[in-house]
Amino acid sequence: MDLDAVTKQSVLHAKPDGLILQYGTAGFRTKAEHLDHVMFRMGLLAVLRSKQTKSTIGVMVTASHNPEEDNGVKLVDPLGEMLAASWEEHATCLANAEEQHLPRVLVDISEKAAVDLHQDAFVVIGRDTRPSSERLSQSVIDGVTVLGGQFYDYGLLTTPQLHYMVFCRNSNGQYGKATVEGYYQKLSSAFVELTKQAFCRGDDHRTLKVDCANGIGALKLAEMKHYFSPGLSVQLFNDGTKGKLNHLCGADFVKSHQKPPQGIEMRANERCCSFDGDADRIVYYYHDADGQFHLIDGDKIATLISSFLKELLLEIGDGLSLGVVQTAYANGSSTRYLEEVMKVPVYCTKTGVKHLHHKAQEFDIGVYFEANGHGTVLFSKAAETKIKQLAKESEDEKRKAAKMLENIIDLFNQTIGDAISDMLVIEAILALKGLTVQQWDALYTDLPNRQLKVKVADRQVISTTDAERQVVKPPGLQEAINDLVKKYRLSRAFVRPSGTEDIVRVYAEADSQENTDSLAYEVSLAVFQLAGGIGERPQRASSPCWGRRWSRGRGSLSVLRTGW
Ligand code: 16G
Ligand code: MG
Repeated sequence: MDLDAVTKQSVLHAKPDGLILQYGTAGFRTKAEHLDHVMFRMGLLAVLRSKQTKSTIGVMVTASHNPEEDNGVKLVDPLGEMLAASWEEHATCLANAEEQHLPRVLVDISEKAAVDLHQDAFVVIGRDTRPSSERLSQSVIDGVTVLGGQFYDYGLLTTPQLHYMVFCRNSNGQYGKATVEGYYQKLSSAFVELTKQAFCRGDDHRTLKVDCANGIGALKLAEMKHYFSPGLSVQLFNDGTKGKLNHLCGADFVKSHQKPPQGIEMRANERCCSFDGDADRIVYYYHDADGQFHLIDGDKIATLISSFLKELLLEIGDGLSLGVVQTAYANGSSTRYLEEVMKVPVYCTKTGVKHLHHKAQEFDIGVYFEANGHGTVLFSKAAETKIKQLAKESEDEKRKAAKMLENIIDLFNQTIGDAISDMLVIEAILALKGLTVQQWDALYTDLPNRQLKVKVADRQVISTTDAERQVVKPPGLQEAINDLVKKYRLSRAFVRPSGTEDIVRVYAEADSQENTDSLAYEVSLAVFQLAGGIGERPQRASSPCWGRRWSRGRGSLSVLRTGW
């Protein structure tokens, strides 16, 4: 390591005094103007990680669904997964080191992680469409080169595309070709193969409206769409030509406001979906004939996908295990439907893709989705081998099912949730099953739910257990929540410190929107009082959207449909 060169270069990417940042659930994220030094240092860290793992490492410059003025960075590990937890700590130390301590921290990390400094390093870089992203990715490159690493700059990419590239390179092309073209070809040929049967029936010319959040998803989908047409034609909205990134649009806006994005023309019963700013999240929705908005979130996406996979697994009859992984945010109705109607084992992990991803790796086929639309399906090596073998050797129906599974394996981005890949999977399933968006939505009825934020002096005073469903500290808070929950039917509530914002999140669900709102409000108040609330006291929420839908006689919670 040429530490003198590092020191000299670092001056050009100086750390603002006193700025402390943490490598959180999704890397570093803050105002773009505070990130130059972090980018340079993540370039340095990526080189060390690459030397240590003797593999290509990825660096993605994006702040996902955050406002356009923000930016962020995350590292991608050799198999395309999120950075290992121990290296998150190194990342935080390196980002926060004062200028004069930088060389020492680099040496410390190399020693602690037993990095072989003679090893070559290779780093691939991608960025989203934010105005600040190009300059910031240049700072990453400065960090990589000063430590003697080699790099390839992919320029504009969705986050899942960068994860795909990393895995392709480290699997020597076995996972696919490490080019944008390779990504398009892999996914679209799997989609075309998979849907051949449906589109032969004359069920072609399907159209889908896509809100691209004025982000990178628009550019990439525009490049890709001719690969899978005419089977599916996508119409892009919020494609970045006019609006601002993530402003009043995108998956995060739609999910958290439970309303359609601006800038999309929706006709009754038309299937629409939204990506987030870096295209690793997707939610679907539609307006019914009465103008009522219906959101189909990550839970319902997981249900659709697992129903389809379960059917195929029954056909091939080979005893492969299927598990679904959710977080505490999963709607209670979805969990009940999966467990009681579909008889699929469901597991709950902490929030954040890496937790779900790791749990899903325990099954032959692990389906994971957060309610907010992050998710994918993982197939174990053994399951993949078995399925490939059955697709070649078995007879008729069994072979057909195995072939479908084979294509589905290729259609999923198994490194991370991917809005484009998930969209194609969903469109394929809907086409093959001949399902309308309304029929999909009617699989079960969501329980009314509410999320609130509470400001506290220090959110770390709250610690949780049981996949964030129970509070351990401060004392008395869990008991207070238990007492409040008891007052309502079909109720559930939990609180957790956010990993991305300086707030505590409150989640509640119950039998009616009114009760849900009361419960959410009361729990917020308990947090405010027992966990050091600051500023304005929590207010009662008022949004009739879900309540209307629930109370308009969808009936009771027995609205759990079987089959399609
Ligand atoms: C990040 C996570 C997402 C999680 C969210 C929770 C990744 C790639 N992203 O965006 O999975 O749902 O944080 O945010 O892991 P919160 O901690 O503020 O609720
Ligand atoms: Mg995102």
